[in-house]
Amino acid sequence: MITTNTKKTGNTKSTSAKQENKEALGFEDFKKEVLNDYKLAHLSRHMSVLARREVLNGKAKFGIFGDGKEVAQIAMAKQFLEGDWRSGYYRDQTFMLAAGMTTPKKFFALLYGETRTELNPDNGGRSMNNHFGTRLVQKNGDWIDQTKSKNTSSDISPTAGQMPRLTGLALASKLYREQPELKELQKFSNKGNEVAFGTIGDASTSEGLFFETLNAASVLQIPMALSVWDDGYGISVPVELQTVKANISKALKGFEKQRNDKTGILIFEANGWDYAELCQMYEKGISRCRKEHVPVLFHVRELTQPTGHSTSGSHERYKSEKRLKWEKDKDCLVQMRQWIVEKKISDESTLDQIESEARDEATNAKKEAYKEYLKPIEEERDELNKIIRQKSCICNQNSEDQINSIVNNLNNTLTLNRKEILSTARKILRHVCSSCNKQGGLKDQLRKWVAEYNESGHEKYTAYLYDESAKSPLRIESIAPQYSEDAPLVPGREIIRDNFDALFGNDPRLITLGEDTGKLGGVNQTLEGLQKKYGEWRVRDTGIHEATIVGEGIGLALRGLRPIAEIQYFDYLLYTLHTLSDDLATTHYRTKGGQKAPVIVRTRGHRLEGIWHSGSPLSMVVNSIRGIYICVPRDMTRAAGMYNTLLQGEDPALVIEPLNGYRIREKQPSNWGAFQTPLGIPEVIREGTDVTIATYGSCVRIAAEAIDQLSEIGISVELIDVQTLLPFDTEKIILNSLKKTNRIVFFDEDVPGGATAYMMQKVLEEQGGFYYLDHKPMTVTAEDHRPAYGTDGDYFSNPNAEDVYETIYGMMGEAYPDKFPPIY
Ligand SMILES: Cc1ncc(C[n+]2csc(CCOP(=O)(O)OP(=O)(O)O)c2C)c(N)n1
Ligand SMILES: [Mg+2]
Repeated sequence: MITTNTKKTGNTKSTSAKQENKEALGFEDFKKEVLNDYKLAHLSRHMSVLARREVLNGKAKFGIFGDGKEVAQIAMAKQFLEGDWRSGYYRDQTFMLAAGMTTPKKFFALLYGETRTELNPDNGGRSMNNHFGTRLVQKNGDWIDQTKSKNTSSDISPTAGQMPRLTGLALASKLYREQPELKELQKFSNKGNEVAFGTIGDASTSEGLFFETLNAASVLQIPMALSVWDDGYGISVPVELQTVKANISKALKGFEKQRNDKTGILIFEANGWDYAELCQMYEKGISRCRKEHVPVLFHVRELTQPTGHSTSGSHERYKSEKRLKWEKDKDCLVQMRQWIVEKKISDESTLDQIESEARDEATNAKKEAYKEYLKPIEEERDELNKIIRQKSCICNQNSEDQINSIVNNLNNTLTLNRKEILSTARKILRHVCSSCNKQGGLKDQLRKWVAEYNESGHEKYTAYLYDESAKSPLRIESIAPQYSEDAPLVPGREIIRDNFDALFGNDPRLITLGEDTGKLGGVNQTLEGLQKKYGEWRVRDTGIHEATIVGEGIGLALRGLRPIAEIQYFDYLLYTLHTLSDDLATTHYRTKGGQKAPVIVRTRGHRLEGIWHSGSPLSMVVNSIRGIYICVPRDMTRAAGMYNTLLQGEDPALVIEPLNGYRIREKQPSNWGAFQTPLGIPEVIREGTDVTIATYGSCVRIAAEAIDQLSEIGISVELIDVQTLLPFDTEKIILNSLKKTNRIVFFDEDVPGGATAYMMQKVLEEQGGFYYLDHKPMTVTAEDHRPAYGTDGDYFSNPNAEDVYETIYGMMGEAYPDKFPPIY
């Protein structure tokens, strides 16, 4: 180990030859390790320098690198074992190399946006460079054995966005250590000994997410080891404007765990250029973290940014000359070299040699990666050229000049990419005659080629938003609830509760967490008695920290558990919308299927009263969390059926229970845990012939009330509960209804142009409903603002049965004015 051996270099007095020999051998190993580390640090530095140049010369789009942080990351990686986890950010390339989770070639593949996951396993071209992620899921959808690999959860760009998930990754170790029933899950943990390593920049500690998650981790006492890479800046804004006392470890003194404290974190500090001190610090801190399950913060100070923040600009614009000089002196590579020479571990010429080898390695990796990246794209271009150049057809005879000019542009482009290729083909199609249908002719071939190229582009750039394997919950069939002959009517909340009881009894991986979820059993008592039955960890009370609740869910789900993260009310989902949108919704997509986080987010909404309890901002989620299914059940039997379905699959989902349905009585099913509400399949609740109304959640009941009244005057309305907004009506059930009625209303309590506009686009444009309309499509929605308080506030701001009645009546009045004369 580096730390013990450093002392030995100054004290070689031994009493026997044997001892001397042992020490000499020990020193040789130590020297080897130090020089390997030195080489790695230089390799990584050269990678940064070369990659920056690749961006500046146009071969890559953007670059952000880990230069200046090399030595600290090498020290940290020494403590990172198989089974451990990383949740970090874009500066961690050296750590990834040192831990063996990436290679120089893969680093460059990332930079170029390589889409093949064999070459770019981190993100398959979905994210910027240095956004890492190891592949946790095999091609068939099964998890890998996480205890035999080093694991990194996939990086996201929003600063501090990695923190909520880190909490969950660390929490999983605690659960695996303390919950005997999880012992069977050997692919995911070895007695909970895994540490979750996090990294964050100094300026990003100003984010709320940092404090929220650090507090939660300190309360929970979980093995989270967080390094703050402190280079004194967040782009151009210095630490003095970011952090109280301009020092994050000082700012966190109140969090620090003292000898007799039951909660808190351990805080360590070291300079980012001091190799020996860093090695010592990480060895000490991680060993306590792993053993005692205590969170640790490593404040790594005095780091530098030799090539500036990113390729977007140079730091000379905002750093003083004095600071720039200081950064040159304190460069961790310079300091490490001085230390090696001073301690007589090696000499200047050996170090020169090592640096030169590192440079060559980086250069070769860059060249190889670019060659590999470009090869298929060049082949695709050549294939297109071949099709265009063929003379078997006269389709292009009259526009040869235009076609030649378009093709020449493609062939002379300096930085070839797929956009240029496809856009060339599409432009040429415009110049090829439109009357030729000759099989194998130019038009025919080009059309086919464009279709195939688009198709392959889909796999490369847009697939994997959801699980596409056999485990997809979309494959789960409907199973109806069964009822005994004397099935009683019970309050809806009891149906949810009894169904969860069955689910918890069946699956030890199932865990729920949230505010008031544990002891109280939820504010609506839908988990009544379950904490007592299944224990405090499985049915758990959390602090008021919505983002961390979801983050805990993500971390637990990545580590093989099945969390249900509860957000008390739908309106408070805003407090975790960033984590849902940036992290959970993109996990599968941004790793091109390499990771998945099957978290179920459970909340309740629709029709309570007042601005913050109306529970209706559906378009907010429909438009920001694609990648997470959105279920909007109308009652608790449907909701329970959705949980049963979702738990068969491994996609994330948001379930919004109808808040006013907990007390409404429903017939009690008997096949607990087994009935299944399918996703994407609307239910036709009432059949009708004049108008179709598509709605969901609590609005179903309001629509039914209006429909009853309309039927009294001879208007027949088909009522459709869409059930899930994402996915939406995969079997075109609404279109089929519209074909019959030729009139349609989209109804909900979101704002105008909100989720009703979404439904309208789906049915009229995507499903082709436009061609079946006899009347303009209508929406019934809430007002443009958030709803006012109380019964009257609700009546005036939210849509009601009278609104539905009058809208449909008006539509029918246009067709039959004599029968339905205007009401007003
Ligand atoms: C939420 C969010 N806000 C702003 C940005 C733009 N941004 C990217 S990096 C950065 C500075 C981060 O500084 P620091 O945390 O100190 O990390 P460093 O880059 O210095 O290592 C900013 C503001 C972002 N990515 N995410
Ligand atoms: Mg910084």
